Amino acid sequence: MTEVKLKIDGMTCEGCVKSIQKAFSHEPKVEQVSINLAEGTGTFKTNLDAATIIMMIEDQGFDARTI
Ligand code: 9UX
Repeated sequence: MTEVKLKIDGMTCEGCVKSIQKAFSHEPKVEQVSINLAEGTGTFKTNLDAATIIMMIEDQGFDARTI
């Protein structure tokens, strides 16, 4: 497991946070998701690479990039 930290743009309420968390809830290669709404960041404890995490976030309608 490594820690992937991303800047996530477009989150405006707790519902946005939930939709991102839900996208990872059935992904066993993502062990922990920590989203900071105020900061617009997300930290993922995962075996997936950053590009895959970014794609999964962008599928939910947000922009993400490595910090
Ligand atoms: Mo809140 Mo996010 O109503 O797309 S869920 S803004």
